[in-house]
Amino acid sequence: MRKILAERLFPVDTLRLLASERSAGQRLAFGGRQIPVEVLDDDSFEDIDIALFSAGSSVSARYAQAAVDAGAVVIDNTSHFRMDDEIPLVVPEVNAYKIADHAHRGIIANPNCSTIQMVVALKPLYDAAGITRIVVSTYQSVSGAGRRAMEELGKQTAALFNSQEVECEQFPHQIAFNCIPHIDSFLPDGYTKEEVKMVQETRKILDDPEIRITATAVRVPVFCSHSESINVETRTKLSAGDVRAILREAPGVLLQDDPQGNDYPLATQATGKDATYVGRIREDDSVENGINLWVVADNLRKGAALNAVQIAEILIRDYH
Ligand code: 2RA
Repeated sequence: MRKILAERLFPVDTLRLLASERSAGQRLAFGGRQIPVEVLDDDSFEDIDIALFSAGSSVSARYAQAAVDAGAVVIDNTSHFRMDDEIPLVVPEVNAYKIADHAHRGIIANPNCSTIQMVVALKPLYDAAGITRIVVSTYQSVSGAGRRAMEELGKQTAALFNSQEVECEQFPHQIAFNCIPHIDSFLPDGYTKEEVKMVQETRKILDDPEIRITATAVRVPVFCSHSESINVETRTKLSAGDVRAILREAPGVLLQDDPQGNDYPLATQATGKDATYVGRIREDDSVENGINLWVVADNLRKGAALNAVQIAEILIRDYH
């Protein structure tokens, strides 16, 4: 978030960094200065206009209201408020209008990374032809599970090249040279919470509870950027050419669809970029109005920090 605020020349007057006692006293760089990390408490938000929360659901549950009471708008990157009917779940390219009621005081939720890139790609198709069903399979990078998970992939890879035993702490199985069909915890019906988030959040963001959606979320040994295979059924027919024409003009989307030239979205190329890349666009002839897409985005940027900062940009551009 610090990096993206700086890159986008966000007009920060004062930046305060709040964390637990464990991190207090550290100094982090911003705008050419070293800013000390302070301990978060109920009085931390005096004179704060925008509070970006990304410290886990329990911290948001405990402190977001204190920020709102002090007059701030909270942009919350955790799952805590996402499905609350009173709280907008916002992807600026899709439903920025939802910010209006919460623009001066209140909480705005930032969706899950795997949902954000999917709705950026699908919203223009939804507007053009309606969407009745989505089948999505994800190929999610280890950075979605945090810094230690990234280190684990590195360590396991090195261990295997050196014929050593691998240690598994962050994932239930070896992630190096493997795919693990398990992200977040399992629910009694056999789906994971990550899969359910994709279903529920997509319906909320597209404001259509009728869309039939099913998801399979898979962790893959990639450091950064999530990839998704998305099969969509539209209400009215769209050809592959129609989809390309629509997505060529779509906000936040970069069409990368020249399979003959071996050109399609790749995690390695999307990393560090802001766009949601879409390619491998094909008609699915097994159903009446089917389309297949391959969608890749940097999960730490568009899937998290960038989306939050874009919401903050709309707050200061349109509401202050
Ligand atoms: C993951 N969706 O990739 C999560 C991060 N929010 O694990």
